[in-house]
Amino acid sequence: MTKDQNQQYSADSIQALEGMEHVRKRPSMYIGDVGLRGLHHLVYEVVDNSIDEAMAGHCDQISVIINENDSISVEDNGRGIPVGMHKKEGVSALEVVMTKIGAGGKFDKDSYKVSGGLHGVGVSVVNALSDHLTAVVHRDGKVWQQEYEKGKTLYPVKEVGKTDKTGTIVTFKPDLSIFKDVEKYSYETLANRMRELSYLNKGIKISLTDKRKKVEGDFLNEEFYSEEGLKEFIKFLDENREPLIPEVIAIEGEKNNIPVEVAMIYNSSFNENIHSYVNNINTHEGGTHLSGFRRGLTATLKKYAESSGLLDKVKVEISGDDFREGLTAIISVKVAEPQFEGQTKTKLGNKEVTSAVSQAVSEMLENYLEEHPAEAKIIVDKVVLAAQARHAARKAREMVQRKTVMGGGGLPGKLSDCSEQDPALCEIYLVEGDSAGGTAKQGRDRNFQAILPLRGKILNVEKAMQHKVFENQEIINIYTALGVTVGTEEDSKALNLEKLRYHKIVIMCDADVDGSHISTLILTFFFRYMRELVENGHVYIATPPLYLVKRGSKKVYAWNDEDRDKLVNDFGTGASVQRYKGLGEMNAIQLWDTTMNPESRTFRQVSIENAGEADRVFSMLMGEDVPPRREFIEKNATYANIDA
Ligand code: 0RA
Repeated sequence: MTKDQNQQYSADSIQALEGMEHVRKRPSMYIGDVGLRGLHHLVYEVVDNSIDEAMAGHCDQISVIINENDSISVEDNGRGIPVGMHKKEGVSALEVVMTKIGAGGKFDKDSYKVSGGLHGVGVSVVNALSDHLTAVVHRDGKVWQQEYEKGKTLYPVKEVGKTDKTGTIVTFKPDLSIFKDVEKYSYETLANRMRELSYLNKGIKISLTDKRKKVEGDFLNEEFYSEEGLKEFIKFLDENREPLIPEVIAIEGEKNNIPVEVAMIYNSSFNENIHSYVNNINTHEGGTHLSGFRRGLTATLKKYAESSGLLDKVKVEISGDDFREGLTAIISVKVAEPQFEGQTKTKLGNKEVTSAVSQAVSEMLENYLEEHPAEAKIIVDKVVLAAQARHAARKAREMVQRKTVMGGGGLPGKLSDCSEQDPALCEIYLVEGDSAGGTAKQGRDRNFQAILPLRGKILNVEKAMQHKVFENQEIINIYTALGVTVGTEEDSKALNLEKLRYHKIVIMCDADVDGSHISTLILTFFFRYMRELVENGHVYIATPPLYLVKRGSKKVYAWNDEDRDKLVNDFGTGASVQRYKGLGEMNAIQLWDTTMNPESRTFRQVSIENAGEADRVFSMLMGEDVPPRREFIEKNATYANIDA
């Protein structure tokens, strides 16, 4: 190494070190948060690298293992990360990838990197946030290895054996001082993501193994593999719905150098269920690819319906929403330099993508409609029905609208409002039944807590047409109390969040089967009609205690059977247990102490970890009575825990 190169190397390595330290100081900037979500994100980040290798055509197997010690291993059968000297950096390419923040695979110009986690930050960030990381590379007949601690290289790459395979194995143990809940890796969460990745990248086998758990002698393990990709993804998502046409409509191709994949089907439900992805990332907030899809869909169906005479006797005007009722679709694009915008940085901004997707969708649909006239008629009939129902719903919508925005006169009579004016400080409790509502009203802090009692079971929106939803009194009450508008005719789910009157919306129901059913009905409504509220973290579930354990004047609450038993044991003879069957059995002070007092309560914030999975659960629990639904409900008779 010349003196110049030497200086260059040390300068760069100092820079690398600073990068690492920055990641450790501000982890959330790189991975979103340091809770469970961030923890799982570390796994996705490493898996993404292997997915990239697969998409470049060099790898078809990835295995992810949760080890007994809560470390994670990700193994692939790709070419193996190069271990030769990186000319510019003066260390091995492996070391550059592992220690240089933002290096990614950029040194390999031929394989343009399309994958990448939510922030596309690269495996070096995982390294920085790990107590220990080992990289093992099988390449050129040799096994190479390098280890790191908190992102610092422990030794130069060394040869540790011979091999006839190629591939990369990364094993990392997240830093416990940064991730407090390392032991809480969720198999389900990882499984949902691996399943999603296998649908988005057909032909790759992705296996997941949990060595912390044994099922009948074997470790918990699943293999995800999809031969048909998005087509199968659609079938999976719509398993609990009745299809209107026999086959999924799908295309796969490139438009203006942008790889576009789309798959869609119509079902008998009234919901629009569209999921969009950019480089395997779920773009919850949509963006240019979604606009392109909508544009292509609307234009093509409209043109076909008009020119085929199917609309001749139809009196109502057809709007954008109508084309998407009962539609389940997935749009997946690969964009070399994606611009992510929006509140959660999950909205695609690249302008050129709109026309690429719109053209691809138009071509696909035109062909399909020409070749399948019977199915085309079914689709157009469905659209016309949606338009007619929307006209019926318009009156209902206008009624609600008048009450929410224009009239000003109309907070629901049942609402006991709070006195605080700043929505950020206000909470509203949606309470099951008038009697629990009464207790909550007495127990609350009226400064910032409002109570809206709901009568019995609210409408199951999963099975109802839109105008029924907007005619439902309890739902009207929710809209008017919250102060948000009922969307527009073009987009019935667009909310007006600036008008939101409470930043915490708390579902408070009995801790029994009926109560959990009612919570689920309310959640279904929020998920289908006010998803933005959920996505922005405004929706919570209150958790009233299940038991009161008493001995003499000593009284302690318990939220589960384990705590109850422990208390009974601690209290000794003379202890008695009261089971709370409903909120109504508690007095106002008890309800405040256990469930409403910010100092002592535990809320569960509702979040959508995986939109496809959430959709499946809601359609399963609340949708049509198709066989898999019955089976699911029978198997999960006490399914009360929708943390979807
Ligand atoms: C760049 C170049 C080459 C391999 C990789 C990246 C690579 C990276 C990762 C990360 C996880 N698994 C991976 N597998 C491969 C190889 C270039 C060549 O062999 O010519």
